[in-house]
Amino acid sequence: MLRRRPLLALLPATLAASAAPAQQEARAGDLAVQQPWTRAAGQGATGGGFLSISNRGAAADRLLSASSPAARAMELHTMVRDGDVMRMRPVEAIEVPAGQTVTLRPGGLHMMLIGLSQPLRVGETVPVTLRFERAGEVRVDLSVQAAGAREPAPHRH
Ligand SMILES: [Cu+2]
Repeated sequence: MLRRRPLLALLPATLAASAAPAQQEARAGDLAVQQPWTRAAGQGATGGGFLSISNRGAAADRLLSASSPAARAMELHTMVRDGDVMRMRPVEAIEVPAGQTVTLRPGGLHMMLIGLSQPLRVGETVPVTLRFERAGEVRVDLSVQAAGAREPAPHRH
């Protein structure tokens, strides 16, 4: 006879396994970070991280780095044209000019989660800490969308 394992034993240790939260806004100083999301991916794979950063202050800021307990490392990337193909290239930082909004999205600036410690499943969230030059640390939760998603699920019910 099969025994059911306790539900808690099935929860990932490093990911918050909450159901998809409402669109959130995380603030630090003059910055507001909106619509953090990622895409479903397998353990050991590499995932993209996307979000918008609004700078409502009078001074420019810079995203210097990001980290997550769900990934061995995180990098900041841009896309550059190389002949007929677009390639990813690491960048030192992502500038957020005063009074502007910078959007990290597929095909443009983005974060990479390298070496996922466990699969990312649709509906889960992935905790990420962003480090800004001026605003300091901002904690966000990437909402996991379907693999291949191009946008942060505008029609979620
Ligand atoms: Cu990349």
